Amino acid sequence: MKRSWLVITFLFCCFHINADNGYRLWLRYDRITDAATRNAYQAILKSYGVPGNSPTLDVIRNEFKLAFASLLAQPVPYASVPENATLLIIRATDERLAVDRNLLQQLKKSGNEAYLISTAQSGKSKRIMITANSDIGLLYGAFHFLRILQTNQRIDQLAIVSAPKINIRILNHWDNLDRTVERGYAGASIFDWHKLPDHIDKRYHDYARANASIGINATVLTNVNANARVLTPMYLEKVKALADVFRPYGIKVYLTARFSAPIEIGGLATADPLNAEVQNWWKNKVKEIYDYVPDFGGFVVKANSEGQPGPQNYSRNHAEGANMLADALQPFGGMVMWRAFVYDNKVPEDRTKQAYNEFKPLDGQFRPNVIIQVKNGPLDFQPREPFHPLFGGLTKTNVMPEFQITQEYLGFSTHLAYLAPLFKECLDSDTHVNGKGSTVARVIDGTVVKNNVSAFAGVANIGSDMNWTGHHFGQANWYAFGRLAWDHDLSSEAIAEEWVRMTFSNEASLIKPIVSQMMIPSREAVVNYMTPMGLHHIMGYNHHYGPGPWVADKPRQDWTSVYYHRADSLGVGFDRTENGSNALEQYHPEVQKIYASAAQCPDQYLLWFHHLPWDFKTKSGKTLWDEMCLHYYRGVEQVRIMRKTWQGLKEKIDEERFTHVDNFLRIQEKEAILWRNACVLYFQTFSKMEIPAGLEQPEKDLAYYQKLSFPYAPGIRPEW
Ligand code: GCV
Repeated sequence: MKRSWLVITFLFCCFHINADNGYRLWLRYDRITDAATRNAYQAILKSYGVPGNSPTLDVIRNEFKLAFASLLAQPVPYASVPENATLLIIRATDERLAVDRNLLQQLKKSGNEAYLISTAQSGKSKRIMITANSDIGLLYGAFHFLRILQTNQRIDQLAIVSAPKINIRILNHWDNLDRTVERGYAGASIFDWHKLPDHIDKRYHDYARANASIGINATVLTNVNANARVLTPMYLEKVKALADVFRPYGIKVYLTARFSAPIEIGGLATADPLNAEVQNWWKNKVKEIYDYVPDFGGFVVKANSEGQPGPQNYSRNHAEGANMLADALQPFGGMVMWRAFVYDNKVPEDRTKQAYNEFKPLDGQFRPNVIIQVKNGPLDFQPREPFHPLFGGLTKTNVMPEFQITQEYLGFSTHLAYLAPLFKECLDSDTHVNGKGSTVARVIDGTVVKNNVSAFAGVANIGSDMNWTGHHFGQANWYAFGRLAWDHDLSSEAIAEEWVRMTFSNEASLIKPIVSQMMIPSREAVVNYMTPMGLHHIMGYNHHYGPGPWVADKPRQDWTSVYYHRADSLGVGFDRTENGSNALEQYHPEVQKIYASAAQCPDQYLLWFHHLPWDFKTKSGKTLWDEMCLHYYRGVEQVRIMRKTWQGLKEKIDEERFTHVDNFLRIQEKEAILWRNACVLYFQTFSKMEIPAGLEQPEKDLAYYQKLSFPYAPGIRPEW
């Protein structure tokens, strides 16, 4: 090689190692560094064949081309005669298929999205087949196979049948048409409405690829605080352009429907769901949408909540509103995801009880194509909440969970908070609705409560930032959401390990510290330095950034902090037992037993369910005050350990991502200290007790923290 080429190659390699902006997410396909693994793959992967023609098969071919050229040190040729390929991707009905009959039978019973990956002996060599009942199943199988390679697993004895446990696995974008994102912390919306439909950004394809690789099969393009304009022809053209990009990746498009759209864009005098003209308007509108997007998924609706219009404006109930839209969508196979996030400050009732109070009496009245979308907890995506009582509470209605991937209450995008443990905590909670083991996961997948359709939603943390999610580790939350929507039995640890292997490296000396000393403890760290022991909703007003336990005297009581922590000289916490709001009665009696007595209630939910004196003896034998302080201090220590762990990995991570994460961890430590100091000092004004001996004293006084103001915190609702 000429000297100049050597220099160029050297510079390229340096650039490659040092600069990595994270755009490739977990689909990096970096060269497999372990020679034995690479050789083992090369021995089997001599050529690949993907017979047939469809846009989805093209996606598979492209993905393999991209992946193999880079993962293995040599290209894997495309076999012109597919039967001769050593990796064959083929429909289950194809006559050329030769796989184990039992596995094939299992596959055939497993639905449209399932796949089978198997290795068989073919003469002297091995052959791998990816088989499915549809092209989309093949795509999922292809991505699973690439994951196997990326995580350096053996491929010589594969026998995997996989099918999703949940039908609709959907991202909810809170993206506005002007490209602002409500509670978005990763730049602007990725959907550039102004330039659509003429400009198709490459990102739309990469977004769809990433989603397909983890089994996400639906997306809601617009904010639940909806703008009716998206339903006008001009915008439907744009929606169609996106739907066309996403279709080969198996992703259906949904839109948010503003309940008052018949008035705002239809010129009607009312949006009353029982009015024939209104019903007709929606029927025609739905038909028009399907003309643009023949596989349109349906509507997501936030009604009569936080100022959004809804059926109650016309003295109709949620079932009447949802059913009207469901009837319009039904002929086309569309769904209505109707949100249960409803509460009203004029209702003199604990806010956490209001959704159950409204929806429980309507159980059984919703159409089969309506799913009630329920946030994981009864309040609002807090760092920790008990599971929502509507899981197991509704038994004759389809119910789906809504998780928040964007970290509105968990430090925005600068805090490392791996959310799989939060999602799992809810999914693994036992509702007891059909006896012990009736977990939320088994309720929503239809195992213990019969449903027509199952779904799983996550509020996206995706934006225009180069690395998509603001924090490089925010990608892990998008990833974990998809993986759990496919299979809620996966463990947080297993998902984290997969993600680290694909995103950083397969080196054990890096995986273990990142998974066990950073990702797994990170969510608990956030709970500790923000809202330990069941505290909740004590963040800054309206932007929700930073601590604000002192927030009081606002137009709505249920948007203040004092409403929730109820601290006074006698104690702290929200009494939700029968002596207080009795929110506890909304749960099954077996669940009530766990939380009813303060002596037994697990520490993590203590102040969610109980108002207790500052000197209450907790399970550790320490007073409530001391225990609360220790949690706040532990949270900061946990972040320090995360920082130290990361710094110990400097040599193993490319410089760009190392520095980015390192900076964010520094911000996280600073903000963890801010949370701790502000909260401890504030609550101390009531407890009048000393911070336990040996703990560092807050640097400033309470007034200093109370005066901090953040008018430009990101993600704020534009209209507030
Ligand atoms: C989209 C919380 C957020 C709001 C959000 C709302 C919801 O209140 O702060 O920004 O609005 O939840 O889920 O509808």
